[in-house]
Amino acid sequence: MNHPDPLQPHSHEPNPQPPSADANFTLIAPDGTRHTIAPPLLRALPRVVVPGCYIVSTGHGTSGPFAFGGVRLWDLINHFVTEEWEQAAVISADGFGNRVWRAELEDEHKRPILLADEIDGKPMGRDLGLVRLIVPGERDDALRQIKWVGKITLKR
Ligand SMILES: Nc1nc2c(c(=O)[nH]1)N[C@H]1C(S)=C(S)[C@@H](COP(=O)(O)O)O[C@H]1N2
Ligand SMILES: [Mo]
Repeated sequence: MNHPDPLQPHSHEPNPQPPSADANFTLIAPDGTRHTIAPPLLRALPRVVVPGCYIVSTGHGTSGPFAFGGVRLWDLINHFVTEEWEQAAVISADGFGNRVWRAELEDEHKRPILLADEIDGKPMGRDLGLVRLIVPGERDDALRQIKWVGKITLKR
């Protein structure tokens, strides 16, 4: 289902159904410049693996621990954007969204927020959320674990 404003609080809809087969997404810089990012590009950037991640859902219980592999959101943004920005709106192709703050990504003491394309050492399929935002340590019923990222919009 599509939410009118994906960044407003919304109900838990653990949509199991990929909205499309296309795993490309768009990064939009604060000046409006658009960068299309296809999964092979993620494999060419510096990689991380974050073990011990849980998808905590009130609806259907907790799954994990998983080791998610991919690219730090911080590294992806810095690869394309040099302008100042403060927040990143991460919106899925099915209209689910979450806001990530620059300060969260800068914090080196936290496990990194990443764009995952691997799960437990295997390529992540579209069925499992490719490309999926993973916020390690999030316990708010998986509201930040955005599957099928479609658009990341940076704002000052
Ligand atoms: N794109 C997208 N991501 C989403 C959702 C969704 O409906 N669409 N639901 C969220 C919620 S509320 C839950 S509980 C989890 C479910 O994740 P799972 O399918 O890995 O169990 O995905 C989160 N990410
Ligand atoms: Mo959820």
